[in-house]
Amino acid sequence: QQLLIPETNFVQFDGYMTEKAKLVNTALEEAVPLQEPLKIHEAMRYSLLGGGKRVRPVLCLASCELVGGLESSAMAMASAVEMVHTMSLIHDDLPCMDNDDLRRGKPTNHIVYGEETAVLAGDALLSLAFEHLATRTIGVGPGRVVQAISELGSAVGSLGLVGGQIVDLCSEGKQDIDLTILEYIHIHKTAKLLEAAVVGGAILGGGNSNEVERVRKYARCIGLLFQVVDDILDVTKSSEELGKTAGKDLVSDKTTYPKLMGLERAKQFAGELLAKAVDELAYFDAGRAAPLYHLAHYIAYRQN
Ligand code: GRG
Repeated sequence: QQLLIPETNFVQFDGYMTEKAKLVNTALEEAVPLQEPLKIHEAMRYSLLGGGKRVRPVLCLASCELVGGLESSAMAMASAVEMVHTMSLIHDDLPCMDNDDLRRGKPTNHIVYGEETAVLAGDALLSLAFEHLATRTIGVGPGRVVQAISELGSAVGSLGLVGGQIVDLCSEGKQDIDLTILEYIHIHKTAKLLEAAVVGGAILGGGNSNEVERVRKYARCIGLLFQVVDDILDVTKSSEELGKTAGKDLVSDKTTYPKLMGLERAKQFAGELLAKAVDELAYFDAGRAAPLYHLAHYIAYRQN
């Protein structure tokens, strides 16, 4: 079956993204109210409500919609995924990890609240993510909620984000990072959480196992695509900033796809991943698949 995308375009999709991101922001605001102890809740809210594209939660809602589920069924999962994403950014920015002072154009959590509070804010968000998913999911049977919790847990742990981060840390400064290691890092640091978002949305939306496994394949492609595009943007943005021509600037310490395979081949690889992701959607009703179709393109063509 060919995927026939209905008369939607990027302008309409922009509206979709904005509307869903707004709903997610409201849900997050309610999930983490400002309460005592003030310091920890302020720190959690600072990073959770301080911007971000909200790609993961919107993917989760779109995937729920794809299988005919109600948006309310997946909102707790969408929020939980963004909480995990936020905590991973807070911890990633710490002096003992990437030691970054700026995130989303603002001072990082530990710069504002201190290192101890930033560690605790991350821990609290991680814990809250699972509590929230378990207790605030509406209208879904316990079996599916447990499945969604398990998806999120495996995306986060030593075979997920943490696994990707440790391999990344161990690779620092090494010159012999090959494509296999780079792909391991990207799949675990980035793609696993996107996969949990998409698969969780389909599970909570009532998808059958065939549907869930098809969206998993879609998610694996866009997860890797997300990071390949990040690597490409890294190169093209830094060459713009330095006034160099693209391709001459693959000299930074960081191992990236453009560095290992060249910029043109990296762009081609991104195109292949996008095509594969879209292919997986052909199985579904075209109207319901349209948001995920556009989300894949949004990830491929984003500029930040
Ligand atoms: C998860 C328990 C646990 C610990 C954290 C620090 C760490 C372990 C993992 C690092 C994960 C990490 C920072 C991956 C990078 C992911 C990534 C591509 C971030 C950028 O995502 P965007 O572009 O950011 O969606 P916005 O700002 O739009 O939300």
